[in-house]
Amino acid sequence: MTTIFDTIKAVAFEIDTAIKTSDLGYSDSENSSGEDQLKLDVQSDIIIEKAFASVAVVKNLVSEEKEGVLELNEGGKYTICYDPLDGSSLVDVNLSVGSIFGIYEGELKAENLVASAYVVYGPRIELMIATKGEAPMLSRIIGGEFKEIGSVTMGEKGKLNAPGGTQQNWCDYHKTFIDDLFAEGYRLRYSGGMVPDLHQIMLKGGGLFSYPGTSDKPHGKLRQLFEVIPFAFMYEQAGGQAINNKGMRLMELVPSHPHDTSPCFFGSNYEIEALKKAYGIKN
Ligand code: AFP
Repeated sequence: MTTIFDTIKAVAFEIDTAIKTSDLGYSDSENSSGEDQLKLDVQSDIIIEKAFASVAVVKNLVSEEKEGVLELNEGGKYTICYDPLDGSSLVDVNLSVGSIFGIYEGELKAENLVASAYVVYGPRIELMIATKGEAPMLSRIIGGEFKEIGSVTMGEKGKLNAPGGTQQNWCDYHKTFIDDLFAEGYRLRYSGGMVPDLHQIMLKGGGLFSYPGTSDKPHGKLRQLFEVIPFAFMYEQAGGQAINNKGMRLMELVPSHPHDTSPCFFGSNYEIEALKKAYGIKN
């Protein structure tokens, strides 16, 4: 696993350089979810694919930017599902973005996730790595290389509320729930970038990030294998919770297609329990 994390550290530097120097225009292609691809999306995907091609323990890659599974090394052990540049539409307005990695062993389902990592490209490059049974570890660049800063745990109750999705397409009880959190004094913290938005809640003691099913996206927008499950793992390992709109742990998801999405709620215990009550979830 160490070679995988070292490779993620190496691609973090390359992608950060690409963000700062590359053309911000659109390519003439779409990704598997039918979204227009920025040249930077494609470039970041190529950087990651090339880097892992020489890592013997990596059997396959699944990218948000490509259809299907790419076999790299027949004798490999892990499949890495990744979003090379999540939130890339924010780069041209100079907001933070990120790369997300889910490391799976065997069938691609949540219970087979053995580790997850993400990189935040912001005023600093930051890396978070979570492995089974360990709280997520935050690393920052000091002296030109990643140095571990400390493990991250979330409080029982936070102060931040990151409500995703188009509000006019929320169901009534979700809107009431979100408004009630603001009435309790929660502060709005939502940039439209999943990685910095979830990173902020973890580092600032907790709160709630929600991307519900909506009338235009009943199954949510965020992809299970390379966005939802890696962060669900992080949040649970940090002492929080991660569930869908039925109260099911996101760590029990079994995608039927590599690009399946899911409604998702990540947060501290207080906020998730409040959401279960608002959604009439009994467990
Ligand atoms: P882009 O990659 O198209 O910028 O979308 C980013 C994202 O997938 C995720 O990072 C955000 O949490 C979410 O979309 C924001 O979606 P809304 O703009 O619908 O809230």
